[in-house]
Amino acid sequence: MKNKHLVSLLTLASVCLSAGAENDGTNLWFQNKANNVANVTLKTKESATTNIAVRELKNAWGGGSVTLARAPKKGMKQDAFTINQKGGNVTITSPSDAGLMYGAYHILRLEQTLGKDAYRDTLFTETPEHDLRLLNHWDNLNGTVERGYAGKSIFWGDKPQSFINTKTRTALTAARTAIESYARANASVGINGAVINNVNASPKMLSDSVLTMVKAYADALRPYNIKVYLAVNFSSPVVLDGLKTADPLDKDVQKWWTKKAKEIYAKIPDFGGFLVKANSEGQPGPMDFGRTHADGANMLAKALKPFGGIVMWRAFVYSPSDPDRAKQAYIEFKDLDSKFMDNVIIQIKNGPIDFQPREPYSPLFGAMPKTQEMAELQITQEYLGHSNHICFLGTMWEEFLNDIKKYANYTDNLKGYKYRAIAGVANVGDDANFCGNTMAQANWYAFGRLAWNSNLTSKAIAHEWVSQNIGKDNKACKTVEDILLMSRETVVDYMMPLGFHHIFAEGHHYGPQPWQNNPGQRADWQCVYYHRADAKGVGFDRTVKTGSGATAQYPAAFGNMVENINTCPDKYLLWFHHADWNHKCQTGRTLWNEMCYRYQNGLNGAREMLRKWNSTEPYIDTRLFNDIQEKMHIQVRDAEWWKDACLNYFQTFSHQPIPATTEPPVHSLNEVKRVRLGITNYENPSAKLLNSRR
Ligand code: BDP
Repeated sequence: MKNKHLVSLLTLASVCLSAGAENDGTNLWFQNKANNVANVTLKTKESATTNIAVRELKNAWGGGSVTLARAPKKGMKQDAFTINQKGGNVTITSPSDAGLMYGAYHILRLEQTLGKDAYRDTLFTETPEHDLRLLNHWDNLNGTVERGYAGKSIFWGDKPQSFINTKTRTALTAARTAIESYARANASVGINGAVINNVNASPKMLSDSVLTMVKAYADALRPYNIKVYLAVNFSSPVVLDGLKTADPLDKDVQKWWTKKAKEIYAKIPDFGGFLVKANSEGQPGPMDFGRTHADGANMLAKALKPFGGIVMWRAFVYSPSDPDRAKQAYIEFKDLDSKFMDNVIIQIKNGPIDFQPREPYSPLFGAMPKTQEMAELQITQEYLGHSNHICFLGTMWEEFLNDIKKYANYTDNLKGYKYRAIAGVANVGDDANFCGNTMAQANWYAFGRLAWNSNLTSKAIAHEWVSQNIGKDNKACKTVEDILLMSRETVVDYMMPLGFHHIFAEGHHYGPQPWQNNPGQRADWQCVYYHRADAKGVGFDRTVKTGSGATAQYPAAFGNMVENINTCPDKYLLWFHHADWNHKCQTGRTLWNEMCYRYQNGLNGAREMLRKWNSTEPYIDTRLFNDIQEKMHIQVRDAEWWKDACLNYFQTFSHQPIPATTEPPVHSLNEVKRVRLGITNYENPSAKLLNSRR
């Protein structure tokens, strides 16, 4: 049987294994244990990494004997592995210890997803599509996490002290245990790198004392084949060592970075490299000195190159080169194509604005054929209800990846790169369940799986995750899969259907605030800038014919489709068009009626998710059931709030009645304007709701 058959089987099989009795999420997707001890043979030199593979198999492998052997095959990638199963005996071969570990996790996943007899006599090779599969942690040195909704940082704040102090003790502190579990979770889905601090980086990250701590984390993560990277502040030489400038063409600045790179590699020989947010949202960068992004990135790349390090330079920039924010990153970067060194990768958010519930793909993908590009996805739900709303992102990323394959030549471009990379902004914190709720773990899981193989369907991934987490009742498993698969579209419908974007409450980005319009502030930080509602219609005209011309940044196949209001898919309608209130949507309804329909549909979807979840109660671990049920109640409440806020507000422009098929609002416009939805503090808006049940 070939691998592709296995993948399709994953979607069909509905074997669900038993979960623990008190699933509080601590065990992540490692809920199952074997009843018998597996017979594991290691035919290579023992290492910390092979020890992990052997230990995991002994703990959880349910059938037959397993042999692990190193086999250098020509052309086989380091992390790749071959599985050969004959008559119940499995042999895993790989050119590296890491590949053996990935192979071990892979057969465990297959067994737990398909059942141990479901794949006999197989021979297949698994090769990761991206070589660098990274998490980006937006963690600050003081222990807070920017846009984190799962508690405090697992790396910083008070963690370093207890982490280092326990090194020699047998009893592990929570800090060390958390890092171990975190590393194991990453390894099990193939994630092999972590940027362990915020892109809004403190220069102190590069101080000697912090680097000592970074080394401790690198040492702890190494057995799991995870490399550590740092986000760096472009002004570090000035702030840390009093240099007069951070100009990338200044010799002293260059020397400073070269010396710093040497220092880092002396401590951490396999250090991964730097991630940089420059000249964006107030962060310093090369443009402060009249230089380009390429000048800045190349200076750092040169310092790292002798050690094999890379620079991931973010394209999340929006200086006002054009009145349309959606066009700005493309304008700033496109002409720099071919100017970057070969160890620089441009890291681009999936959409042109900022991780909205739905965005078209960023036109920068595929627009720089002589430059290495990588996608940045957001796993943490900054714009998707934080850790209160259940929203499975596999479907969202599938849509995005399919589009860049179809329109931006993604698969072929990737083949030509020296570094094939992808990053996800992590949703991990020090909450017992790591992610603020157990269902949100599915997003961490999905990111890893897609980074390994972007051709996996969200359906297959949801099935895998559910099989490893939820109780043994098949119908309940199917129900939870359905919830996951409908969740993202549901959230889009109750928050921002039809191409609406950035009508979030300012600051925390949790609830709606489409009326937001603060005088004297940047236009593109106001919600009214994005929706442009007036008596005639609503939406941002980005057409070439009458609008900002953003459609011209796309290849013709996509650009022409969205330029024409009649061929533009409804899901992008208000992203690309200022459509009349009476514009006929593809469903046959007028725009206003379609809006009412969508918001109602979103609310109905949230209720349906809750109803489905309730039906699983007899089959699901009580703790898990209660935790998620509580979240879903909040989600339904919020969906209603979103619907009422948006329909009441936009009705003041459309002057049309809410159709009978839509429930009349229960909250008035005054009320939704007066009350900020469920939020008490900016850093961790869901804290109050979470704390209330602790
Ligand atoms: C936005 C976040 C902000 C981040 C920024 C970024 O609101 O907190 O710093 O993106 O990606 O989504 O740099």
